[in-house]
Amino acid sequence: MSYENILFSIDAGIARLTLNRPDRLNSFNEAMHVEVRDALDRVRDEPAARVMVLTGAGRGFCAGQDLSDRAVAPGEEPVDLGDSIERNYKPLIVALRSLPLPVVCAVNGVAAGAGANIALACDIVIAARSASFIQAFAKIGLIPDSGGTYFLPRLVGAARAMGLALTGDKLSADDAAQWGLIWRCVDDGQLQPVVDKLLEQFARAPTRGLAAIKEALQAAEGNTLVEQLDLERDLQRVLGASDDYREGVAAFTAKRPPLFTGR
Ligand code: T3D
Repeated sequence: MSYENILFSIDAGIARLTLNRPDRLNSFNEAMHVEVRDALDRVRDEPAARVMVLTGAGRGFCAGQDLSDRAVAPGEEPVDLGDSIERNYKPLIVALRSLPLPVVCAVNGVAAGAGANIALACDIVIAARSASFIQAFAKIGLIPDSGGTYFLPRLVGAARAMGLALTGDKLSADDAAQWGLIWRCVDDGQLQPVVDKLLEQFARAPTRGLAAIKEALQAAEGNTLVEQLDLERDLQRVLGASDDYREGVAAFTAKRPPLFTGR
């Protein structure tokens, strides 16, 4: 499939997906959903991919749903937003969460509506200091979707989740980092180098182990302690038979840097 709304490449173990509708702050239309889905399928199915980065072109990260795609003037037939979520946003969030590699989100500018929650669905979120997070839904009579009602209370607690969701107020990248909504906030000029360094690190990391860490931490959201201990046992058993575990221990013992293959 050729892409018109995203930029996509896989090179040296790094998959790069850039939302590319800058004049609409990279908001999602139907075509962009189809392209992003296709790209995420390719990342999932490409064994050479060891890490993925999601970012936006231009001054914004993503402003959620393209509202100019919604014919909802008084008198018009209503749009079935449930259908939109089922076909587009839900599969997108599930795909991001279940990719068997780390997904880094480089938030280069405003992340609003579903755009904010797509960022939160990624494993590590690094934002430029000028970026911001806006649960814009309340301002148009909707609820936070794309996992917003799931991620927000877990990341920042009930009180802050409720405040962000009910007001739709802008949260600066600095505050987002201080509140624990995201991993880091960096100066604008540092976003690219900091993200690139992390991508290099993950592209050489024991990928199966990182995928299992992601699986275990996600499962912990709903597991009892005993269920989680069982999962840790099962994942550790599988990883103990991996090439990268053997390489990690061999390299440690030989006091040399490890050469992980992702297998
Ligand atoms: O519908 C469904 O399928 C259900 C699922 C819904 C998921 C959702 O995401 S609902 C929430 C949708 N998003 C929003 O409500 C955010 C709307 N945008 C804004 O509030 C503001 O644009 C921002 C706060 C994000 C940024 O403000 P600012 O002042 O930096 O930029 P701007 O001037 O508002 O926007 C720049 C351009 O992008 C502008 O176009 P123009 O005037 O230059 O031709 C603006 O219209 C356009 N734009 C921004 N966001 C959207 C958009 N165009 C279409 N859809 C957008 N969401």
